[in-house]
Amino acid sequence: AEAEDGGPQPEKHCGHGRGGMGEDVKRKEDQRFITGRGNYVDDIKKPDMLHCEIVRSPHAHARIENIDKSRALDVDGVVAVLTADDLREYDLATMPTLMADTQDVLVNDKVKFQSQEVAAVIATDRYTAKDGAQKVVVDYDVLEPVVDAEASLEDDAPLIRDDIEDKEDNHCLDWETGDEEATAEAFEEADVTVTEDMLYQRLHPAPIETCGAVGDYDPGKDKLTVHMTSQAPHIHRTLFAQVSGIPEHKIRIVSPDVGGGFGNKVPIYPGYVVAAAASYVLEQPVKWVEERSENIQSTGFARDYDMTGELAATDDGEILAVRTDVLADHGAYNAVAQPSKFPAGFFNIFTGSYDIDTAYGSLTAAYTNTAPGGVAYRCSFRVTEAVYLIERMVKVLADELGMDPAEIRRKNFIQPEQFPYESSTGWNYDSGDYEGALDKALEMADYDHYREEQQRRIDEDADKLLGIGISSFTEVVGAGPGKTCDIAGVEMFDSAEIRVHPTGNATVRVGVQTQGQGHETTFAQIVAEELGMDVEDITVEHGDTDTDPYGLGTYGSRSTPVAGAAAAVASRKVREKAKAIAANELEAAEEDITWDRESGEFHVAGAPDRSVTITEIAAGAYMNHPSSEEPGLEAVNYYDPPEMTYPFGSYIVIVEVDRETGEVEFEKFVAVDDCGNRINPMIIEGQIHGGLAQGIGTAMLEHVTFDDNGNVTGGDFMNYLLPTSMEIPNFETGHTVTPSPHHPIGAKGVGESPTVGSPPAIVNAVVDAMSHAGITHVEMPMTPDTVWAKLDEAGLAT
Ligand code: MCN
Ligand code: CUM
Repeated sequence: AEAEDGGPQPEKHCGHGRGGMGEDVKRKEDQRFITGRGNYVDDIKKPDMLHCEIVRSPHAHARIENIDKSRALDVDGVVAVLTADDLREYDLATMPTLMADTQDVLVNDKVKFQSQEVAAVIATDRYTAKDGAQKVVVDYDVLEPVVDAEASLEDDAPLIRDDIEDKEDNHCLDWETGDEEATAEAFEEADVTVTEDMLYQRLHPAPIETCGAVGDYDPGKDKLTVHMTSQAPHIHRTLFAQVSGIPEHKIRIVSPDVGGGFGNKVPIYPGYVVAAAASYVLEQPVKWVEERSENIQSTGFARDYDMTGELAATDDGEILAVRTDVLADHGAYNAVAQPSKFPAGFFNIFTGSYDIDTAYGSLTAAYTNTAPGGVAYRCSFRVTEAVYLIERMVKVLADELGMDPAEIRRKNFIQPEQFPYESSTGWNYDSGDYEGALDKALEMADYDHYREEQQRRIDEDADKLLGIGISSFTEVVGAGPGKTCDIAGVEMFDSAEIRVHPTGNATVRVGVQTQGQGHETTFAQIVAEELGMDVEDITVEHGDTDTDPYGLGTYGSRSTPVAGAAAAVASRKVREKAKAIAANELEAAEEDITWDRESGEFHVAGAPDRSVTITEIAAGAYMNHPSSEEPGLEAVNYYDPPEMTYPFGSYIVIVEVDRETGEVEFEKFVAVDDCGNRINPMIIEGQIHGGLAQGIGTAMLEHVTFDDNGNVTGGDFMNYLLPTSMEIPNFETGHTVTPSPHHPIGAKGVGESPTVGSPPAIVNAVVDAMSHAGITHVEMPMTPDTVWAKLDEAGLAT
């Protein structure tokens, strides 16, 4: 049953054929993407547009002694060469990071990571800018770098942040959560304890489109427009205003089509600031677009958490406590992108899907001579790291106790009747049915059969071992509420505005920004469902601060939980007004008008034949509006969520490990997800497939590495390996539906679930192939040589 005006709907509400909730509507945006009509930042061309190329440091740690621009300025077509000294005149030499650190826009004094921005060359075309950049002569006094977090915290490590007053070491921050004493007690009293060290290596989001911007200052209107690759245009505008001193209403940020974000486009980068500043000073449009290696080497990385996990349990597998200690590498600046009150992101959800009484986590973060970053790449604010920790540790414990990893999970799951559930680290889980998802996954994977097959291969000393890995993860997505979550002080709400036009179609504008997630389709579906309109009659717009309502942007899988809720609430506001208009049209009393979700029509109670459609009502709103109402038919909602949403899932990965080569092949890959009520199952499946591919990249291939001189050795696609169709198996996806009790349409986010949930399932599978021989962990990325070394250690290599 469903309240007439909202409340979660059961899954059987299936779009009613108009493209509402639950229908596999084909993505509206694909028409332009697959016909080459997308409009990305690099497609933007303006008359008299100049091009910017950034001069980057070849050294990771060096003092700048002199910059000679003269030879660059001699290049025909070079218009200007900018350094920190030039930006200082406009107070733009530094910029705040999202964690209120101060980052150089162009290096002021000392380079702190390889490929840091040193100077900018502006020229009439890109090639000339590049020629000019090669002629900027920079004298460096090279200093000793430190690229390892542990080494950077040693007493004799070179000091990186001498720009911070009284700073004497490379310590960045400390953080803790939970009850240290109670956890220590639980560990003392437990029958069994296990511990494991694991590195969640440095990764890079690597969207197909790199970052870029076109600054376009119009001196006539005194208005600065910046077209940029932004996952959060509104908050970027606010920060631009605060930093530049240009009034916010004189700034327009446009984020056009974005070719993938994955978290990479949340922070503000020096290139954006330089393009905007150069355009302001030169009064001509200026374009800056990164190359691939610039993107990998200088923009926000992900993870780099060196973790120790510990579990305390009873002999029969009841988990009593979890403890973790983390060494985090934050790079040269504290520029992680996350709500400001969460220095370790949402890592404190490391109790996962389990009812664990006590937990304690501590973390130290260090500065190193590496690019800043830390939260990005489908991470849900470090839930990736938290899920990896707990799901790996549960496997370690199961092996220690000789228990089946499915059984030990079942024994410790938070039960459906325990929701809303408050975890020992203070998180309020809205709903869940973890056992339901696991059971479904076990069945889809034919679990018992593969367990037998695994044993058979061990008994027969087969060349290829079989490993079965499970991950039963819980996510937390959809920040706010605004009182606990903010970006740079702005509360994390979101928004939607609906305008129904006289001829019966509508324009919907939202405060979030799609980067490939299909928002132009799914937001239209929400409105179609709630207003009884056809999805084809609805256009969704976003990414323009001049026209869209203020919102905090797309990351942390928050679009559906927050802006999706706003779209539903705004629709219901329109529906309320529509009732008054319907009453007028049908010459009935307003309280006698009911709305029928199935037909999408408004009718007089008890007289279904006396009805009007939303199209007729739209006409009435403009051509025959009742005297009790204003003309027009529109509504706006700013939605501050009462709580986050907790999607979850169970993934089962079955691998074959070759004892001779260490190669890992996927035999079966099952993913059961639960994101509450589903708007568009086909889009969800696309999200899951993409995210699982990235999880495979994480587990098997990806790693940003450095040599001792601070050179990025994993800074291009020759060395930073992405999975291709050759490495990706056939995914078998399934779902369960546990609606969010507080979300207006019962939906939870899903965009990051597969990347959060899959790496531990994959590692657990590879470990599982060798656990009978005592192997408890294999570090990511699990390249053949890493795996072979473990086989060798266990005496399994042939
Ligand atoms: N959806 C749905 N029903 C639900 C939940 C979601 O139909 N119950 C749909 C949504 O309507 C939306 C899509 O699934 O079209 C993802 O929704 P949501 O989980 O709300 O996530 P966001 O839209 O906020 O996307 C952000 C998330 C993040 S944080 C990263 S990182 C990531 C991801 O999405 N980056 C992506 N998926 C990506 N997919 C593409 N193609 N490109 C990226 O850059
Ligand atoms: Cu953590 S990457 Mo997404 O939130 O844009």
